[in-house]
Amino acid sequence: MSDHIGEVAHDRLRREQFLAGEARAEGVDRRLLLRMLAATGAVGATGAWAAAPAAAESRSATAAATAGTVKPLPEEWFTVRGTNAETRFEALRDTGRHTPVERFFVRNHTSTPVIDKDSWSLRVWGSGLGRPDGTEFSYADLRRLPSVTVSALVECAGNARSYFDTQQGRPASGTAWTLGAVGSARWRGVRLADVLRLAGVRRDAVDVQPRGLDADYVTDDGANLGRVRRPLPVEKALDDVVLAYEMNGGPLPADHGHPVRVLVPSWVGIASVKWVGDIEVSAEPLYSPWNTDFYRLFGDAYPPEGSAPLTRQTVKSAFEVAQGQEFAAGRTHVLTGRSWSGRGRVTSVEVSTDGGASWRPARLRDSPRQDNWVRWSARWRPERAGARQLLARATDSRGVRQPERTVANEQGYLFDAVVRHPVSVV
Ligand SMILES: Nc1nc2c(c(=O)[nH]1)N[C@H]1C(S)=C(S)[C@@H](COP(=O)(O)O)O[C@H]1N2
Ligand SMILES: [Mo]
Repeated sequence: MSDHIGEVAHDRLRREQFLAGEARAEGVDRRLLLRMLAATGAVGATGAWAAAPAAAESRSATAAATAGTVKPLPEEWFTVRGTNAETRFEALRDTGRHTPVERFFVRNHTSTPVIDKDSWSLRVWGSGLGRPDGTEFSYADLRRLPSVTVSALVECAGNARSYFDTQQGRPASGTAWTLGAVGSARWRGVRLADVLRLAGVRRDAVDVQPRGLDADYVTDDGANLGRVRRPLPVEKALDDVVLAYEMNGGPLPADHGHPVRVLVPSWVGIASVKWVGDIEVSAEPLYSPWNTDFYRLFGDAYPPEGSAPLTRQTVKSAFEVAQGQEFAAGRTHVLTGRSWSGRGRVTSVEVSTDGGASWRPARLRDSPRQDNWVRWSARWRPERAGARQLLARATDSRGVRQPERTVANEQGYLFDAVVRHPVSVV
């Protein structure tokens, strides 16, 4: 929550600095930026445009003809959605708290680049450094720095987006994920704070923008938005962000950002930039399409310029059960699942097997932890054959319980309502 308030204030500062000609916005939709600027209350915002580079950078796209991952995507573990692969929750039934890398979901704007760690380097540069020319870190340089290990989820902001359509009747644009655009891993790497300090981050730095080495992202309308990049407020970058080179005890796999990715625990997945090649540390606020056009909430319930850029994920629950799975009547079954929240620990989970008429507590099988999910189970003995809906709802340590509906937003981010999971009793 405090993160969110921080981003609201930071966003206002960014806009004011933009108006004063002190910010840069590359590849950002002009109309949207004008709306955002108008929301500061300033008149004549167009004047600021003269100072801003208007067009997206247009590096030549090097995307492969067919989008793809390096790892295989067997049907029993994944649902392929365009350039992305969603984990099937039933494939996590026999796994521990951490998701095996082979079964971890993949969200690629283009396709996985294959990068050699020994010729890779990370350039940290920008006006927010004592040495604006910047500093290069090789892979070996990073491995020599003190390491940290964190256990955390990566979850796409659009996870569960399809339920805006199927449960709430308001389709949203974007990949129609069910609940499987989330995974848990043990990440090892160096603190971004340590790297920024070595690079000489100054007190007047405001934004830190990691950028991926994957190909330029070209929208369906043909607009080239450049390489995936999204600024983080410097306060966040100096807090709990990790430059990760290991996942679950092995080298970071190609599809998850080899050799090094950013890991921002509990924040929207887009913050965790994969295949990071450079990090701009800026004394001026930065805008990219990923903190303006995307990853804000737009719609009836939100201001015309959208909400502040998204930060933490919401609370969700999922059964480790296939869609339409059959259960024998007159037998006792153990239903299992997982619940998580980006804003606190999950403290309790309730389950309903009668479509939401009655609820009973599930048994938590993990001790609740920040930045991770809890596994849970509940017994169920259905008596009569027929269609049923299984529901699970979690409450987190801030006292937030999953609602029945999520307020709609155009891009379908941050769904948090209780999901109705169809099964049949036979
Ligand atoms: N360079 C780069 N980083 C990226 C992306 C990308 O396409 N390119 N996708 C982002 C999004 S939207 C998500 S949800 C996470 C997904 O991480 P994963 O593929 O390791 O599961 O990576 C983020 N980092
Ligand atoms: Mo995402």
